[in-house]
Amino acid sequence: MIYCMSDIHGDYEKYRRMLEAIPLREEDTLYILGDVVDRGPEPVPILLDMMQRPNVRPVLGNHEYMAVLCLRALVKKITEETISEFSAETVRDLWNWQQEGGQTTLEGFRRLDAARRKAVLEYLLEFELYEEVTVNGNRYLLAHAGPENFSENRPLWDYGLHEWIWTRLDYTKRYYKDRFLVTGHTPVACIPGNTQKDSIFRANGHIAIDCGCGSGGTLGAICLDTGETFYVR
Ligand SMILES: [Mn+2]
Repeated sequence: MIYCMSDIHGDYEKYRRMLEAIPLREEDTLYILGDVVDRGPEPVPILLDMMQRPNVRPVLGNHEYMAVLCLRALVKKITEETISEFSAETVRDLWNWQQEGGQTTLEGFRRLDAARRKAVLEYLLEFELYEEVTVNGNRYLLAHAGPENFSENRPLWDYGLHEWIWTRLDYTKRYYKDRFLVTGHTPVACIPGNTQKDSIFRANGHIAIDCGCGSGGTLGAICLDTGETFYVR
């Protein structure tokens, strides 16, 4: 079975309960479509758990991108004497990240020993920009937010990193004739015209799975084989 979830945002407790609800077997694959980190209290324990599971396939979110930028700079500087050596660009990245809820990720990271810090950073660098799967003859494109500057004939490899992780898709519009788009990033409550505020949104070739966990709301997941949905509220 193929499962998707997204935008866990540091809620380790909901993540753990979701893995009991599904439940994930060895032969299943769980795609996690980004924004594992930031905001909630325990993002790093989620990453450490994901790293132990070969059948969890992570896709990059904008929050992982911000975290990687900053954590790399911090790890590099940790042996040097003064923070004043940060470039203006790094200071701006750090400021932006902290505004977006990066504090809990930073704190969790600081509690790790050097070897685990290195392992977590390397793991974050492995996150894919998108994934394609075919289930029961249906094609699915999985991404955190994208694709931006969309054209149906544009090959997927042509989209750059920023075109996958920040986009606000138009959920009233069908993008591909021949595949479904599975995305997080935009909470379902923010989809115009959607009346289901904390359930997975399925319409117009979209499956939008961010049910609001990032603001203390529901964590949702979907099984692509059966269409069954799972919720931890
Ligand atoms: Mn996002």
